[in-house]
Amino acid sequence: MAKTYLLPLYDRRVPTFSSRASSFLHRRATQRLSKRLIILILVAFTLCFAVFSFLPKKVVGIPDPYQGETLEHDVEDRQSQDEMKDREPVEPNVKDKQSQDEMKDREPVEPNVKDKQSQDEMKDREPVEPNVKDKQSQDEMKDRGPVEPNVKDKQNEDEMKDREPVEPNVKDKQDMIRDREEPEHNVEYKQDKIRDVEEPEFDTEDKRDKIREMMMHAWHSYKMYAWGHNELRPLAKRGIDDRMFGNAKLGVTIVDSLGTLYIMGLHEEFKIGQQWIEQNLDFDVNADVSLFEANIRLIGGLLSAYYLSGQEIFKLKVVELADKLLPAFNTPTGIPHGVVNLRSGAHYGWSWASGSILSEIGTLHLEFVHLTYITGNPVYSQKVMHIRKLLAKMDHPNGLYRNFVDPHTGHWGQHHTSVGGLGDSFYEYLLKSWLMSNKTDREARKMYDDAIEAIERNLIRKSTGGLTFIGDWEYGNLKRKMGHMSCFAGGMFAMGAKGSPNNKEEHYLQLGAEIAQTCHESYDRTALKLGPETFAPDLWATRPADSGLVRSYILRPEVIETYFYMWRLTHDPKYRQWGWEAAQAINKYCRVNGGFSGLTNVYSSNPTHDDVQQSFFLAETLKYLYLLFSNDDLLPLENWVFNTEAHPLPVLHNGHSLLGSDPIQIDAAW
Ligand code: DMJ
Repeated sequence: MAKTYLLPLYDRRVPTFSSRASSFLHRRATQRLSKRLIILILVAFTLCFAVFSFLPKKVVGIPDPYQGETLEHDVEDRQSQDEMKDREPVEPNVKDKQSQDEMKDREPVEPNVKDKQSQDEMKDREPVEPNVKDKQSQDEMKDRGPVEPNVKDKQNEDEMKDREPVEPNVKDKQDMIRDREEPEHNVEYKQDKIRDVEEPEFDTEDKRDKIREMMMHAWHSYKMYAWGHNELRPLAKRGIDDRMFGNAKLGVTIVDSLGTLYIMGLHEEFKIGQQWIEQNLDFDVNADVSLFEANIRLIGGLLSAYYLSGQEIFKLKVVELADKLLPAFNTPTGIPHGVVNLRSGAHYGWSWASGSILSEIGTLHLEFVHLTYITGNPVYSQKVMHIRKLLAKMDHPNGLYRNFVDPHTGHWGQHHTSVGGLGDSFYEYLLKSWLMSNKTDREARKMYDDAIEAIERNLIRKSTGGLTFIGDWEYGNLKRKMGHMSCFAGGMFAMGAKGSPNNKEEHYLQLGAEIAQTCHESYDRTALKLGPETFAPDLWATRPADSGLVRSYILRPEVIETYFYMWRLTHDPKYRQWGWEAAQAINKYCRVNGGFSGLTNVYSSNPTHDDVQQSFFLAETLKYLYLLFSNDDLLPLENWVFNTEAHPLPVLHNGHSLLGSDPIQIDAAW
């Protein structure tokens, strides 16, 4: 016998009135009755509606997506209303590349700076020696002062030239992965309900092969349709050179891809990229570029290619570009402007921003320290150390750094703090500066610890369903929604766990796992199994695709990046499983004949494409996926630090980097 179910009201079938089915009198009586009934219903409905409208939302039980504990005004939009108002039409496209149109006509992106080492520390330091094998004993290490970026590169030029390319050492022995049950939707998350389910073998070699094949599809498509341009439009099958790089043709995808090609063992392709750089990459162009984007993608990409392959051309090119970026620092405070002209050195800030952007001025440190390291020229590290000093000395109301700093006065701009766009990689680089200095840069560590403690206190909350998320702080109010870009913080918290003060190692590892969980949910709750640009966990049971949220997925890496770090730090197989789910979804929905494209709405089962293959897809998303399925000794975290564009840079082991007489041996992946 069929079971009867009580349907919820909105699903009930109301029988329709049929005049033919009854006598006239009966019909009249029924009609009279019906009229009264209808009037009664209308009156009752109006009364209910009036009462409902006058009650505060909380009483009615409607979660307010974006507003926080103290919020008084309605927010709506993803980026604060104020921010939006303040913007002038020109958007340098900083960190947040949100709307599709914005994305297509991108303007410069975001910087972030950092540096922090004090002059005294610098004085005490012994010169770091670049490129040498790290054979240094622990004691020696302890005795030394902080690592010194600006040391003479004593590396033997010939050694560098002769070096054979580092090969990604892949062999993975982690084969068994447990499958998980299908996550439940619209249900409060139950942590790790899945653990004991037995699963099929998880063949990591197959996974790597597939990711490498995806890389080849992206790279070949770019080669075929957009070679030399910055990025590819995979549907239009042509190149794009947008405003982030002053519309100049700088082969950004080539430079961004080098490290990924290298670690995947695609050395022929790497050489083709190298050849283009040798013969065509010209920085003497009249182009206004984003300091931040030029740094993370081009400086980071060239430095990393140099360290991985030892090819001198990358060193020549990176120094050429770095010198063209230096004029951006010529401001009254030394806090750089966001945009600089590569030929004239003219520089200015984003017209829409209330000052230089924290994530932009705070995301130069790793690269600039390495520039000093390979050239022996202290100027690069001095510039970033100076920024760090200024930021450290500023007032930090509630312990928070704000997203904007005026480069003329050195005062904070708008009272906004974010771990997503505009703030993110500033915090990331504090931690990574410490790691890259072989944990000797204690100033950076302290700034990181203090900032993270304040962020946890002010910006991190539980959703109504019990999921941990990071909101955006604006003038004392918290917007209860999270951006895809903030998802990188899961990996950051976990990476920073070791070395955190007050025995909080477990706590930060757990916090990282919780953010990873929330970000995984943001993927799992969509039709396409890819996460939106912004989401509000409070709304997941009712309005996950609310109109105040941005529904696109633009091939961003942050969630996969967090899976990668969580995997390396915990070896919990669920992170590989989640990474594989994301890889499959990307391959299924973002792959088109001419490459990979972002999606405009992850909640619609009919994917529509934004027609941009972002260079960070090749630099970051595919690299983190590949590393997720590789052994830990392919770019081990003790020896390498990834810049915010996932370009690996060696840890400076007090005078001895990884490079040296014995090149790093990475077995070819295949
Ligand atoms: C990348 O360019 C970098 O990861 C940056 O730090 C933030 N945004 C993009 C990817 O989403």
